[in-house]
Amino acid sequence: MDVILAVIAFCSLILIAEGNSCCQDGWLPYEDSCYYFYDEKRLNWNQALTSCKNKDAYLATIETNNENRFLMHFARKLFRPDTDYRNTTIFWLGASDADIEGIWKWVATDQQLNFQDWDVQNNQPTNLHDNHEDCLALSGAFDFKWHDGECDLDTGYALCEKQGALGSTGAGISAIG
Ligand SMILES: [Ca+2]
Ligand SMILES: [Ca+2]
Repeated sequence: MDVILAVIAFCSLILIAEGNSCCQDGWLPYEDSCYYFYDEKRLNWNQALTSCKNKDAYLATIETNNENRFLMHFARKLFRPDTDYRNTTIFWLGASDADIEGIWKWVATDQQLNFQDWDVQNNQPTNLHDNHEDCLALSGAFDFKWHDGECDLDTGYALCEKQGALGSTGAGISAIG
């Protein structure tokens, strides 16, 4: 009981100090969410979906410019530029246009994308590979900009997201109030 109270107090202090969520070890806090760059195993998109579910999370959704910048920044930080490793690395995100070509939806919410940041300089999304590029990814070869990728290739890592422990409802503030 004391430990739980201490954790709540600690998280609340963080919330007040930084406005961030309280996240488990290894998860990065940003606004209301916690993120995990699961870069241990390359997966196809469906496997990435499952691996996030197994962490009680979902394949990340990017809904604002700030969230986009935050996640790109960390992807760039994790992988040094101009290395083969980075150039072959992508992080899967939780959007697909597999149902209707060109209509991209976040699978976590079944909502169409309200914010998009495709790598338009490279004509993304291209829907190459016999019109089978139906899954959204941050592409390391292109500075982790938005590319559509072939869902079945196990080339990507999962970028998972979940709500912070205290969520966005102000529960953290009232918990100490
Ligand atoms: Ca999100
Ligand atoms: Ca497509």
